[in-house]
Amino acid sequence: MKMKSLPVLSLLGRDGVGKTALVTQLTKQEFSLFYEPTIEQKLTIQKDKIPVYQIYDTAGRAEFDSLRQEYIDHSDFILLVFAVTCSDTYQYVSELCDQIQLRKPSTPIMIVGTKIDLKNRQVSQEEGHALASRMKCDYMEVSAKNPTEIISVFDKLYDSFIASQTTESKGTPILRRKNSFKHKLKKLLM
Ligand SMILES: Nc1nc2c(ncn2[C@@H]2O[C@H](COP(=O)(O)OP(=O)(O)OP(=O)(O)O)[C@@H](O)[C@H]2O)c(=O)[nH]1
Ligand SMILES: [Mg+2]
Repeated sequence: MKMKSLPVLSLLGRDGVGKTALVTQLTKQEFSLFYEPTIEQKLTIQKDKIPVYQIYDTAGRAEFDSLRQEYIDHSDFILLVFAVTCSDTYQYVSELCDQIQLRKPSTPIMIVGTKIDLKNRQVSQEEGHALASRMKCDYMEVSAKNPTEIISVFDKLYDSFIASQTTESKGTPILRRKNSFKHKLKKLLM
């Protein structure tokens, strides 16, 4: 029997911003200052012991940039991560936003600024919100040391993914337009 594949959430953002730290906090309730660059990590997330989605924790290093488009194309929803302590990582997320808008504008996304526990901030909260408002998505700032904040990031994003699915199944805009046309026609014929 062919199993229905789970929706895929990809975490994208430059190396060292804390993508793996977020995933580790979500799945193991742990934080470590040890840094090991990721090549790719795939995990299944369960709710009430039922697998609900898959996480692709990706490599942020520039040498893997050629894979980025593939991740965007194969994701059902996306978490864009930058560190508030490094403006280059914010700039990179802004470029990813352009790519998503160009290729898959309807993908549910969320933008997260990490490392707010550190003193040397380079990206303001306003800049984070500005990017999110351009993308019409949520923006949250977190420290990967704080489990409650991390759980709420993933829950909020998953909820917006589910909401987007429900909207789609209620009817595409074309279908709704057709229905309203039928309604107008019926009124005219009465
Ligand atoms: N203080 C602080 N350190 C963090 C935070 N998030 C991540 N770090 C640290 O930053 C370093 C890099 O974190 P990772 O999660 O491995 O970064 P990544 O984005 O997965 O990097 P790649 O796998 O190379 O793409 C590690 O030493 C983490 O402990 C945070 O919110 N606060
Ligand atoms: Mg990593």
